[in-house]
Amino acid sequence: NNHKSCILWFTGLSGSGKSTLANAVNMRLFQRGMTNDNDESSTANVPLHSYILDGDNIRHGINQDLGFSDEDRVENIRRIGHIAALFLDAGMIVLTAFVSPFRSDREQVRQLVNRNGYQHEFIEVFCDASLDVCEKRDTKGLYDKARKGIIKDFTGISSPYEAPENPELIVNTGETQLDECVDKVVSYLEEKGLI
Ligand code: GGZ
Repeated sequence: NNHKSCILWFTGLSGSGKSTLANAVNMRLFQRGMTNDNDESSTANVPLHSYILDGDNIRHGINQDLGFSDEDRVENIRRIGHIAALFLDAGMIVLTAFVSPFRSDREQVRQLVNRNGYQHEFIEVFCDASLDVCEKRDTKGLYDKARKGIIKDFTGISSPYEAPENPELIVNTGETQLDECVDKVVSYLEEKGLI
């Protein structure tokens, strides 16, 4: 393996760009694996093994029984933490893209992946876009529905979001170009010797 297993935990409001950034980082890691250098003795040209967990493959599948009450969100993140831990044990780079609004839930996942004998790196990436920016984007029209009360318990409107206090990375996904955000994440992985 030419990388260490680690988890990139993207957190932020709906529409803050978590999935977009996770996908772009994933793509960059793949390309990096393919074009590392020309030294045949090195591990170049071995794609990095990474996998994204997001609403599409988790909330629509194993967690389809869960909604957006506080209780269900806690359970959503708990299960995702355990699934992510399995991928880590399998030696992969895991990228997760969930609102994960509660600090304590994110801390529990951090502790889970750092439990005895499993010292995997947990990298909390705060996708810091203001509510204002997210609401103006409103790509899925969810904020509009939340304001009208059609969707209840909506993060940032009628349900809390607890911003990370000490994240490994803060990415200003509200105002910074995607490429620059990707650079910041990938540089961090390089600096830590994870890739
Ligand atoms: C927040 C909601 C809600 C409510 C549906 N609150 O922008 P999206 O659409 O694609 O991402 C949001 C996603 C949030 O699911 P998560 O599993 O990431 O949430 S959590 O970590 O809090 O469990 C949004 C959509 O689902 N969505 N209703 N009420 N987001």
